[in-house]
Amino acid sequence: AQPAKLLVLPGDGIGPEVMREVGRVITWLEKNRGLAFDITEDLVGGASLAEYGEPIRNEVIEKARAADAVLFGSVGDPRWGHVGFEKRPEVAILKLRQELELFANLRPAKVFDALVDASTLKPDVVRGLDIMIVRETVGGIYFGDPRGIETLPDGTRRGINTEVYTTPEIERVARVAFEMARKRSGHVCSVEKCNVMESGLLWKEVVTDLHAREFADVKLTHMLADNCAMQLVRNPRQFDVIVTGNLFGDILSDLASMLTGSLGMLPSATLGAVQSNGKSAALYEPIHGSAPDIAGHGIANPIAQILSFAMLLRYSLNLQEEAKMVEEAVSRVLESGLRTADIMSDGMARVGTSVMGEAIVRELDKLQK
Ligand code: NAD
Ligand code: IPM
Ligand code: K
Ligand code: MN
Repeated sequence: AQPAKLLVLPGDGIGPEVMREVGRVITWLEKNRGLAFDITEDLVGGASLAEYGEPIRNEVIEKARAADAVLFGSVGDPRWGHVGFEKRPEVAILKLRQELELFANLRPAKVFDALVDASTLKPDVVRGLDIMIVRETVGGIYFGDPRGIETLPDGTRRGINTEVYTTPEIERVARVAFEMARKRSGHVCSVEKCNVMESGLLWKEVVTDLHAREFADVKLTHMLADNCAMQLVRNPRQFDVIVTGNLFGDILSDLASMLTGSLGMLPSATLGAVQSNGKSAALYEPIHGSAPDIAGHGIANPIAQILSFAMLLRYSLNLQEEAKMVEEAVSRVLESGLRTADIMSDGMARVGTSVMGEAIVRELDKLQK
């Protein structure tokens, strides 16, 4: 078989630190599972701004298009905090999503048994939790027109963003959610604010119609986004798949990450539409950002990045067994009591980023035997 073509974009802050630990896992898979990866690495975000004066080069977008999958770290750098909007490091991920039409961002929040006590919520509330947030990522208020900052004749300034969703945009992400639910517990909760927003009203209508036409076997419920935030904390296990727009999905998934113990635990896969070259793109990244507050200290949790790579193995390369092995190795390391600072609790052994990565590879060794 041809080696899988991966584009690796570590980005800024803790991005390269946690990506290094995925490198160990890749090396292990090559040595022990007879797999071959054809890996290209490039700069994005602040790292690209420093080198090339732009957050992402077209060349990198073309490489992403040509790859079997993109493994993304995180972008964002306070040193570029005051540059114009189009020159912010974050443009790198926004542009990749848009250019590759990566519209369905799957964000699974699963609680490892060993981490039941790491959550800030009561163990009984989070034990066994397994939810999947399907976040739309190329539309909504992130990209709607008009947008901008303008100055009115009287000198007042106005910041403008517009939430826009079209029927095809809603339908395609809802379809992903329904299909996902069929493989899980068969329940989709669609989340919007149809009580105040027309885009939310259309969202609800389109999801309801699609459900009636093609997915009547799946249970569909609807919830207003503010209530959903509350319900996620009150009783998160009522959910199976949540499907929602770009902004609500961003916020609700960071919230959901804390049910699992830490933002440093949550991976994601962003799946795209079929492109003109016949391929459909896919990008994998942790839901967290570049964490400038801890970058450079070697203490970041690499698990979200490693689990994102496991999702890549599963969804893009159809390596189900290897994906399960990586997830199992993570689970066993947590059982063994190793904890990065973000998931630390009494009686556990606190380790840094690379010791955590090494330990995961050691567990892979044991699983292989
Ligand atoms: P963040 O996700 O970077 O960090 C939030 C908090 O969680 C911080 O206290 C951080 O230390 C902690 N944290 C995050 N990941 C961790 C990990 N793996 N291990 C341990 N602790 C971890 O969010 P922020 O601070 O609001 O944003 C920082 C920058 O990252 C901003 O520029 C933002 O735009 C960017 N960002 C990028 C992405 C992306 O690349 N897709 C995602 C989110 C934020
Ligand atoms: C995420 C991030 C991004 C988003 C930013 C960095 C553009 O918060 O991937 O969750 O808002 O989508
Ligand atoms: K990220
Ligand atoms: Mn986010």
